[in-house]
Amino acid sequence: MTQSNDTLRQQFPILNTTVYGHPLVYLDNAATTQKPQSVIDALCQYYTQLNSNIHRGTHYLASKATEQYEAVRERVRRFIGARSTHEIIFTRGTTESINLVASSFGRYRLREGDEIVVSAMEHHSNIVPWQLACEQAGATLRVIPFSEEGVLDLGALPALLNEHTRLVAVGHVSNTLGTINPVAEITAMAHCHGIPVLVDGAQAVAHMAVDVQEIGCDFYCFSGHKMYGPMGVGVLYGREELLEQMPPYQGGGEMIKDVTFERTTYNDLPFRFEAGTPSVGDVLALGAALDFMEQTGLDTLAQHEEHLLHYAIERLQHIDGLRIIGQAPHKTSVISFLLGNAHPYDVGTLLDKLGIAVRTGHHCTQPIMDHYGIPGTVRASFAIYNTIAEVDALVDALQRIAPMLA
Ligand code: C6P
Repeated sequence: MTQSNDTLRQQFPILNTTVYGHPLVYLDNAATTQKPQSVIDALCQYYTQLNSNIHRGTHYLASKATEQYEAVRERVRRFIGARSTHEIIFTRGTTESINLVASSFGRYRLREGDEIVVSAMEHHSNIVPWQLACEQAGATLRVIPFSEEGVLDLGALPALLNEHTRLVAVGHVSNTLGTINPVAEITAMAHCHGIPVLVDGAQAVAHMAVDVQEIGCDFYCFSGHKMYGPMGVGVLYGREELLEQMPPYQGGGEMIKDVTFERTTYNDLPFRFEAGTPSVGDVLALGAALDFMEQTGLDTLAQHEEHLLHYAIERLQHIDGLRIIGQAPHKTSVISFLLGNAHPYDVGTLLDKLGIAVRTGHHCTQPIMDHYGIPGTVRASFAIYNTIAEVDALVDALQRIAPMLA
């Protein structure tokens, strides 16, 4: 890291919290990352100095807010390597981005007898919207399986792609297993059959450099709150040619050109997909989060987390009865595990009493739990501000509570 870990941690006021008399050890970053002061300041600044509705007013505040909102769109375009700002749509988050495509692309392309391919390690947000779209059209969901290690079985993919397949929807990184999926390879395989690909990037963008043109995908979705930004804002990247052909997702303000009772004509991209007043302050704060990530350095982020991941795995392996779920060779800093026969919820509750925040349960990936025949896992996930000392605190706490749960 170019700056010391202490200096970096000082940018995150919440990390000074104490929990039941213990310093907070925040290891639930896959659920949401904490926010640096610069992001909190950006939100505060918007509401204290700039609050106004965008794209509508001629007054000073409205034009300043519009300018800054559109500047963040350009910032996001650069961040993920999109060709044009027409391809960057602000949403409420990954879930809404996927629902937008499932609903709009679904109405445009999906017919009875068609198929959508997802993987068995998807988050529910990349399963249920497709089930809804399939139900409406009379289409079927098909599933790419994964191995015991937690690696997608790409050998099974060719047999799932046929003349009925309308889209492949796959996660870049599994929020439960940490597996980094070969999304460029999957995209190339699907494109051989002329099938578009949606990538759920919710767990990827905060951990590695993402270039949508390098991946080649047609849609890429992510959430601001998992990348040091605020809740309530996310992004849908869509290839312009495809977005141009898709019908609007929601009707309302901003997405129209002309409305009469006989007929409505729709606005140009990207506004056609941004009906109603967007979360302007959150978009501006997302811009501050991108600044934070780029100033820290995406390589630095990735290297630091990889260091924590390897150290944690090495130490956790020595705890009696601890089983790591998801051992893919290429993974991000997400570790799911079980401690003996203890229920994950009990482990999480006892860790919490020691100040350690982890997530427990099925992590909105019930098909993964079914695959392993388990009710859930304990999940520790790291971010740039986590330290080796915090990994040690987790390991020490697990060693302390293991006999209580045996
Ligand atoms: N995963 C987790 O603790 P939203 O809620 O829209 O910001 O993100 C949904 C989502 C979609 N895809 C993946 C891969 C995700 O991990 C998530 C959110 C959180 O793992 C909450 S369940």
